[in-house]
Amino acid sequence: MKRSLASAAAVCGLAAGSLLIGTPAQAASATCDTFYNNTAKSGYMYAFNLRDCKDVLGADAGDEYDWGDSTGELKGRATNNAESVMNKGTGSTYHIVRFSDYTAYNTREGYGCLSPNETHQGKYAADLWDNKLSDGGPAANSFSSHTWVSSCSWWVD
Ligand SMILES: [Ca+2]
Ligand SMILES: [Ca+2]
Repeated sequence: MKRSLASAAAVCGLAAGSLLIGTPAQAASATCDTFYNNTAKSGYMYAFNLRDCKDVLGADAGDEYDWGDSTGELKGRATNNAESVMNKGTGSTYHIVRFSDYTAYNTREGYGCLSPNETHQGKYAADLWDNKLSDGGPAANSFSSHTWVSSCSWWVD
């Protein structure tokens, strides 16, 4: 009897493992979906202090040179604090938000982009702890500037 239970547990474990392997990188977030549909303004990007689009750090329809200074749409505590981000951009050309680890849209210190639609699993990144930046550094609690761009080669999701 004991052996049968152990076997059953092993089978269950295997099934769960297989399921995880088949799951897309971006887990859908009901909280982010609700925010996107009911709260987020068209044409804006959002940064959130916590995962699952909770605790807005700022929203911006334009670029933000420094998330840690005292001016602009993202400032103060916003820098090095975003754990989820959203792109509800509507621009036809500059529709991608590129987030940089460093200020001034600097890409040498690492960056990550978010598309405004499901291309590259975009719209939002519900958990930046799942992502790395272009230089291999962590994406969570790293961003300090952002700019709207027309193309990108490294994505967060
Ligand atoms: Ca600022
Ligand atoms: Ca945070």
